[in-house]
Amino acid sequence: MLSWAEPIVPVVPGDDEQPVLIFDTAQGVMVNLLDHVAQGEAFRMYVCGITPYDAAHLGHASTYLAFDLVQRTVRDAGVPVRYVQNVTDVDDPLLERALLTGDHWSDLAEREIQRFREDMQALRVLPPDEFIGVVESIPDVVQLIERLKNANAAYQVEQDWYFDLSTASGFAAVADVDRATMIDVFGQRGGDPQRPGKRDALDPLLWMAARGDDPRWETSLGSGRPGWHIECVAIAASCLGTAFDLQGGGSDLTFPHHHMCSALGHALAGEPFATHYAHTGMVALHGEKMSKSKGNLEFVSRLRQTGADPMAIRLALITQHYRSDWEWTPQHLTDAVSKLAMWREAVGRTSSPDASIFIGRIRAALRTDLNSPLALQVMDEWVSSTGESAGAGQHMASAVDALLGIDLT
Ligand code: 5CA
Ligand code: ZN
Repeated sequence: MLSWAEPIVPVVPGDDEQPVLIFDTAQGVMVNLLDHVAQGEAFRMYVCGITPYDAAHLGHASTYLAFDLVQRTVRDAGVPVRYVQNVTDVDDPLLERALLTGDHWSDLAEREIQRFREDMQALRVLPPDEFIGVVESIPDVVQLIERLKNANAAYQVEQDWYFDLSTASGFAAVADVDRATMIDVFGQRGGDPQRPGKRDALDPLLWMAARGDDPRWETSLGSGRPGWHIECVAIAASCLGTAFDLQGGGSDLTFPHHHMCSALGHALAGEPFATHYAHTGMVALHGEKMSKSKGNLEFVSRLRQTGADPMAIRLALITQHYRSDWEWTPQHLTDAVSKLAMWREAVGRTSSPDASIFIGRIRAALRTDLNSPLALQVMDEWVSSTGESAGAGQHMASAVDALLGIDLT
């Protein structure tokens, strides 16, 4: 499906040598993100996209901004990026919401996807090269499930198809939690550990046979629709191939979603699904994780409608380190508005401190586990220093644009 327009990213000459370090959730250590990228090849990144039944809230935005900083940092290190993002445009929460609003599920999805595009563009998030809905990927999903059937890795419970996790022995585990916790979390996040007839409580659904008036596709697997995890595997594998460099999303996707993607990818290709995994912390509002199901939400689109400068929203969200859980308050936006005004005034001065050393420090902060709070602190230091360098303001504005995605013009 259509993505959104790409902002121009200035190229700021600098350092191609320093590694891009990030915390890999699966390995539990800091890794060089580019360690598997061959010379002349692109860095391949897949970030799990929205389930479009409501507007994007600040938690979603902060997750996509974190991976936007990943993309900007990798590009700045001289490596092109091939970026893929899915849209879960058919799923239970979407169908349930459509019943409530009286919309056709696909109209609701299309409306929210369009609003998401507008929000992302306003926040100057670099668009994915491929932005792909599950509805567009049904043949790919069916083909993968057929391959799992042929490998005796899929089985039926009544008319539904499940993946036999035991056939993926040796896959790279993404989540490091005990089995009792896994069963508990699996049940809370779309799984069905209690269903009788499954070989293992944790086996994930691959294909759900048609029920009631639910949307359905007539395929070799019967009439129905895909399960969740196999969708992302099908989209990532068809666009990026196997052992791509990074799968990302919020920390709520570590288990079961990314864990199951890793198992499925391994069963299908005998290779790691993604080489690295990165996860963002959860943004809360009123003491609890912002979530569509709880309704404690602040939306990007609502803030924009009230006249908030999207650059201030962006700045407010990247004041936090991407791996922390934190709570949004309106004060974050108020503070970002004043910071942005100071930064804009500073880059407009006729003479300022030389920018090169400061840009080097911003770059180094981002290449050390995406330390955006430190990067902003370095920019604040430059803003409050005085100097005699002509053209430094423009140099700094280009770097802030390229590295932090903030347009100071
Ligand atoms: N469609 C699936 C992924 S395949 C999904 O999780 N959709 S979502 O709309 O629920 O979430 C989209 C992205 O936002 C995911 O990466 C999710 O981890 C992240 N996310 C959801 N809530 C928050 C939150 N409160 N804070 C930070 N990130 C969040
Ligand atoms: Zn996903």
